[in-house]
Amino acid sequence: MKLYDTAMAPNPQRVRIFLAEKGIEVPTVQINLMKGEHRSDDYRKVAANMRVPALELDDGTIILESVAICRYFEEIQPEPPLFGTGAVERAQVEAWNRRMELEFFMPTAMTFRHLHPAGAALEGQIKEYGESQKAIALKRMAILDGELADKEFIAGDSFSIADITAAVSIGFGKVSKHYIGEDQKNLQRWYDQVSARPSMSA
Ligand SMILES: N[C@@H](CCC(=O)N[C@@H](CS)C(=O)NCC(=O)O)C(=O)O
Repeated sequence: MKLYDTAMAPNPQRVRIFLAEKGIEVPTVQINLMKGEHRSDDYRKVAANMRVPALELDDGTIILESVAICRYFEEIQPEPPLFGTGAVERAQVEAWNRRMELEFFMPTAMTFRHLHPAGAALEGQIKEYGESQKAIALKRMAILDGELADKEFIAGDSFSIADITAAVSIGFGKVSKHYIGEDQKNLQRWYDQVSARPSMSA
């Protein structure tokens, strides 16, 4: 088994954190996005989407998409559960992770891709679009601050993949200058707690 990974990229980081939480070690192959290695003929044979991460199983099966890769590991090693337990909690984790991806992770990534000089290696940059995405991400952080007033983690009482997606968005947002506001005490409390987990340095 091997994980096609890029050390600096947020989607592979989600998978690395997930694996660290599970205590699973997988050999990695580093793909340099800045040099365009993900567009090479060799990598396209692995990942038709030309994105990282990609997981290659020992029988040659390829699994694309960060959350699908995480789900695979959840299935083969259920403990600790990171997609929730029981019907209701699993549904809540699914909903929150999806919301964090679409409402927070994506605008954060788009801010980087359209405004940061390094994003030019990946995107035909449109400054106005980047600015609009940055405003959306910042607004989402303000909303999240309110949502975290009466719960410990993003999806409720337990740490889950939704926390990983949101925490990586905040961490990556620092590159795009998405700082937690001084008045966002709930968000800061949650981020301090979650980012202190050993897995977060993965
Ligand atoms: N939906 C995919 C997104 C993967 C993705 O966009 N990865 C970025 C790095 S974080 C990438 O490979 N970018 C290369 C590019 O945009 O050309 C997933 O969750 O795995």
